[in-house]
Amino acid sequence: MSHLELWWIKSTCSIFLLLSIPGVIGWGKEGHYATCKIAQSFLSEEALNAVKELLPETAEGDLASVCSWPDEIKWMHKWHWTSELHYVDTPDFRCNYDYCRDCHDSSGVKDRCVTGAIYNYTEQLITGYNASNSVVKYNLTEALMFLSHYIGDVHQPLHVSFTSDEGGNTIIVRWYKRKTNLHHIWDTDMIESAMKTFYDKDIDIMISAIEKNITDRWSNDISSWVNCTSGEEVCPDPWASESIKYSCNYAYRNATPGSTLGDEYFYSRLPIVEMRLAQGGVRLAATLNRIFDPYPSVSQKVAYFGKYPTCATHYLKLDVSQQTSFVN
Ligand SMILES: *[C@@H]1O[C@H](CO)[C@@H](O)[C@H](O)[C@H]1NC(C)=O
Ligand SMILES: *[C@@H]1O[C@H](CO)[C@@H](O)[C@H](O)[C@H]1NC(C)=O
Ligand SMILES: *[C@@H]1O[C@H](CO)[C@@H](O)[C@H](O)[C@H]1NC(C)=O
Ligand SMILES: *[C@@H]1O[C@H](CO)[C@@H](O)[C@H](O)[C@H]1NC(C)=O
Ligand SMILES: CC(=O)N[C@H]1CO[C@H](CO)[C@@H](O)[C@@H]1O
Repeated sequence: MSHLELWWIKSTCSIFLLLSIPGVIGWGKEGHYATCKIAQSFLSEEALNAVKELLPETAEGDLASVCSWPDEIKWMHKWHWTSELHYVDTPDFRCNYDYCRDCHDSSGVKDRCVTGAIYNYTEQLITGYNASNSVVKYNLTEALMFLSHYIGDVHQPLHVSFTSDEGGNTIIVRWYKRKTNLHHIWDTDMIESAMKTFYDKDIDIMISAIEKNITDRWSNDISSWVNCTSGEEVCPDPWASESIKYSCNYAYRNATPGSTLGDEYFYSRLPIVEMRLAQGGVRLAATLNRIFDPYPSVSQKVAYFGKYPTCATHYLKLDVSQQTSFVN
């Protein structure tokens, strides 16, 4: 190996170390890995084939291995605009979410938030997959990785929460003895504590336990988890509304700045974390199954898309009408 290669490996490793410093990231690495692992186990044959075709080669057919990619790139100049697509801020203490009111970035650009991004990348996959190259405007490998990541994020309650505390990022608390912030507790600390306490520090054992509950305990709930009211491929708005409710009823509750959160908080909130990982996984699978299902046809799928929040449809409609080959 040449010096140059060694240098490259070293600097790449240190970049990755830097990138793994906790900050304003979605579910941590483990949470995203879990969501995507669960999703992959519920994919239809059609969807699994499509996903494998779209994944980068380095993923070796494993969606979970690239599920944190949007967190790794968002610091880069080229991708910096995507860093606001991981969450949606709602007005303080209102405990509700409204796409038209809330989905914009910090400079007010509409549709730039986690739910807007879920619509965007779903639409790209529906219209682009199987289309001829001249019609495909976007990189569908990236669309798949973004969609998989953001469906995870919208299920992390504090990714749909108050504006002034930045989703709990500015609420400094202790997690047992260690100083951290509330957002980080929900992204990472609770999952890590659960792994240590119950799952032999092994995320795969935790995932199996969640999957077992999906097939046993929650089996009667699955149909209500995955349905979208009008048969749309994806419905991130009700998912975001659930998250802000969990933020108010569980995440913020008793977590005042300066407090120490320990057993009582952990044992009462962990079931929410586990259920949100399960729902994120099952809904990601359902979404991909619908996107890659050859029936209904692409034009019928695109027609469903027109039913999305009226304020959101302006760019979706524009996008679709430009792709004349899909409008009949
Ligand atoms: C949709 O995704 C494309 C490709 O990443 C991006 O260029 C575009 O700005 C996105 N639109 C919104 C509203 O996020
Ligand atoms: C699509 O995106 C992936 C990930 O960024 C990249 O590795 C690949 O080269 C891109 N493909 C094209 C055709 O640009
Ligand atoms: C699975 O469900 C049981 C209750 O039936 C619960 O005690 C356990 O914590 C759940 N585990 C996970 C990983 O969801
Ligand atoms: C895409 O094309 C393949 C090969 O023709 C076909 O098997 C598959 O069903 C198509 N998928 C969609 C979503 O149309
Ligand atoms: C997201 C969504 O529309 N969920 C609905 C699925 O179906 C159940 C039962 O019919 C409804 O209660 C949910 O609102």
